[in-house]
Formats: sequence, C-alpha cells, structure tokens
Amino acid sequence: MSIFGDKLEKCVREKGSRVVLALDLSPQVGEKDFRRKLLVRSRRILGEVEEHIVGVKMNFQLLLPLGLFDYLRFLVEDASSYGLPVIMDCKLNDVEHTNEWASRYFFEAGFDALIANPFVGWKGGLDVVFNVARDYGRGVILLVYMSHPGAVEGYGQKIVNDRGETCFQYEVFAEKAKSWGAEGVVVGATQPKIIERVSGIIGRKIPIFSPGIGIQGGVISEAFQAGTTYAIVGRSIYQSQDPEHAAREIKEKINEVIERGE
Ligand code: BMP
Repeated sequence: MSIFGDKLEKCVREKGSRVVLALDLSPQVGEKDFRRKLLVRSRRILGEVEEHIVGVKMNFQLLLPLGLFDYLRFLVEDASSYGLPVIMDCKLNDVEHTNEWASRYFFEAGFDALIANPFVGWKGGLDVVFNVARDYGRGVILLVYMSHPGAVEGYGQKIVNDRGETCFQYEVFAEKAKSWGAEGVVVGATQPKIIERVSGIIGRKIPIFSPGIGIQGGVISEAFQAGTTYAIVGRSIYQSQDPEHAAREIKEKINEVIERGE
C-alpha cells in the first residue's frame, strides 16, 4: 500500500469518518484580489470541517486560479498539517510523456494520489502514471463509472471484452483497477447497482470513492449499502450556512448506515 492508502486508513481510525471533501470553491473572477480571497475561503472551510473528513479532493477549480506551486501549496500544507491525504482530481487522460510530467508535478507539489481516466489505456497512456506513482509511494485512483447521466454513453456502453464476452465498459475498468494496482476507484453514488457490481469485481481491498451524494441525487444509505467505502462531498458541505455542521451530519449519517449494515 502507498503513503496515500496508509494516510487514509489512519485518518479513518482517528477521525471515524468516511467523508472526502471536494473543495471546489469558485473564484469571483474579476473581483479585486480574487485569488487571495479564494485561498482564504478555501482554508477557512477546510479548517472548519477537518475533524469530520478523511481526505481532501481538489480539482481544476482551485488548481487553475491558485497555481500548483503558488497559492495551492498553502492548502496542500494545511491538509497535511491536519493529517489528511490530498487527492488531485485531474482525471488524467493523455499520452505517456505529458502524463509523466503532470504526475510528477502533482506528486512534487505534495498530492498523495491522483485520479486518472482508464479510457486512455495502459501502454503509452497510464502505465507511466502508475510507475511514477509507485516511485513516489503515491496512489492512482481510476474512474470506473461517473455520477452524471451522460456516463452511460462511455462507462456504461456494452462492449466485447478480451475473452469475447459481451459486458459493460465499467466492468472491464473495474478489472483493470485490480490488475493495474489502483488504490481506489470512482463510482458515482447515483448508481448503487453499479457500485454493487464493481464491488463484486474488485473485492474489499480497493476502496470505492463515490461522488454525487446530495445535489446530484445520490443517497448515502443506498451507496454505502451497495459497497461505497468513501463519499466524496462538495457543495452539500461548502455551500452550507454551517459547513462544520453539514460535514458532521454527513459523517454521522454514513456511520449509522455502516453500523446498521454490520
Ligand atoms: P458535489 O458534491 O458538489 O456534487 O461535488 C462532487 C465532486 O466530485 C466534484 O468535485 C466533481 O468534480 C467530482 N466528481 C463527480 O461529481 N462525479 C464523478 O463521477 C467524478 C468526480 O470526480
């Protein structure tokens, strides 16, 4: 297991939570000093909710305005000081040489894991990403089925696998997550049946991260009963009047479902 997996499990033990915060605050572009204000708001929310979460996911919404080696590093440092693993949600999806540098930059900047898109394939695509991650002791999380309705067009399409059997694209991606050594998969919380199927393929060793709870329509009990390991939650927390209260409630709701299921 990588540093990412270790940090995550330690957080679960210490914080008793299964919530990963999607810190997707929007900058008020054009407003005076908008980058600094975005950083200040993001740091404040992270500080308010840190005791109820086990990881932070950041994506282009923060990366582009804040800059990887610029303001963003303060957030990565904050997360680390709270003991939280930090995931770069770049959905990496290119050829070898650019994937390699993107991965190196993210790991050099302190990210513990990154999210990649298995559509790009192994040879000359994601092979290098897994190799770089291994060298740095970090993790790669694969998209297996996304939470939005259009996911059916790609992740949900019917295909013929290497064994000549008709199956769904996401079933092949779940198998690849196992054989490639992924440290997690993303399956939308909006798709409990698919979570169940993927869980059946990958087993309990690879965690399932499920975004889409709340505003996108995913339901905590359905996702966790189907096999979700961690909920990725953004707007329901950071858009709340009281993010600390919202994060605590989501954490407790998940824990109730897990306790009832055991
Ligand atoms: P929210 O809880 O506000 O709906 O945010 C969900 C987060 O998960 C966002 O950061 C989004 O980029 C991410 N996400 C998603 O919603 N669906 C996916 O299938 C994969 C994602 O990474």
